Amino acid sequence: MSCQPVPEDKFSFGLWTVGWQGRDPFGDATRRPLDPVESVHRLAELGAYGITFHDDDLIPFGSGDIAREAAVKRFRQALDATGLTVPMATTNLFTHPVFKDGAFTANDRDVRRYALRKTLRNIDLAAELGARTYVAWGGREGAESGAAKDVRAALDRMREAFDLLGQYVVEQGYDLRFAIEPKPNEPRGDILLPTVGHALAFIGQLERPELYGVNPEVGHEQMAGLNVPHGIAQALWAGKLFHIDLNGQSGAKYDQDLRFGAGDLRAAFWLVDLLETAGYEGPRHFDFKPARTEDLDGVWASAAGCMRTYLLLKERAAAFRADPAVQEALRASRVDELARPTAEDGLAGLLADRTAYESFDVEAAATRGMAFEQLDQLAMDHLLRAR
Ligand code: 3MF
Ligand code: MG
Ligand code: MG
Repeated sequence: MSCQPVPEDKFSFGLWTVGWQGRDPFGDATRRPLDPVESVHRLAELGAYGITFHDDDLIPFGSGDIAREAAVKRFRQALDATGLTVPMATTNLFTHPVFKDGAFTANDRDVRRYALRKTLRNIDLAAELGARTYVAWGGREGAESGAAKDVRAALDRMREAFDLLGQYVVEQGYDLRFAIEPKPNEPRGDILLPTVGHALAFIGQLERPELYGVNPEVGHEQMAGLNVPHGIAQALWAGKLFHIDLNGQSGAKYDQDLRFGAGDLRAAFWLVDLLETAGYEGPRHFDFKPARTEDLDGVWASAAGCMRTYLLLKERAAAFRADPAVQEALRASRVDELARPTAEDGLAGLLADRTAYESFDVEAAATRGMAFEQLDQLAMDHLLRAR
């Protein structure tokens, strides 16, 4: 298998990722701004298929109509020249100070109305550029203190906002679905819809739930101490994995946004194994921050590294699944038995079955080993290319 990315691999990057200048809470920018057109060309050369953006990444906040049209025109020309697509777009509802208490759930109603109009405006552009997914990350929808936010009222306003956005998309006839991106904290002390599970439960409360799914991010789930492949598996199980943000994170600490595969490599391995075997067909979108120690050569090296690591893990996961010793170990661990319904004989059958309880040998079942350790070591052997 080749580790040279091609458009068929469906790798995409946010303009804000490679374009990050390295400004952090303690230090100034370490790199010059990148022209979006330059990013389109460089990413296309590296083998990506898509580019994504927040409204303000492409059209600087506060631009007039003429500047806006010029920015979109240049971007479109770069897309046409390279064949790069725009699979997803999103709104920046967190940088400008007006959003300091949130956007759709800001206590101030005028800020909420402005946030909706800003989003609707960029949805038009997303549809115009052919995006099929609109991501919504509620970066500042949250609080630092208890009385400051009535969480139930905030969820009412969040639902109201998403229902209005859904109504707009339907009325305009856009072929666009929403993907809600959970995150537990940063930049707010606590953010609403903090995990995949919270977001999935929220979607069930919306007027048109079929229009909404999730955009989980590897590092966001790990900041909450959660198992990423498990969260992604539940999103897939619910038919709600509309998009994914791939990056790296070393445990529960500040949002690191490392390149994909850095941090928890084992989680990355199982995640790629899952995405490649579960029929996920959406973009493999990288949302990372090239370390601020790097110059622009380092930026492109880290973007290439994200894709290379994904392809390496894909190859390793396929080798693991194809290994007869692994198949034998999976059988020894009875992994296939879990696919069998527990009571296909129904409740009556279960109650009538004496082997299920009265004559069930509890002690014998309790002493059966599961052989998981041998199975996991085989996975490590494959991951480390020892097999
Ligand atoms: C923050 C994020 C965001 C979202 C982006 C897309 C700036 O941790 O992950 O990136 O992914 O706003 O909605
Ligand atoms: Mg993030
Ligand atoms: Mg993200």
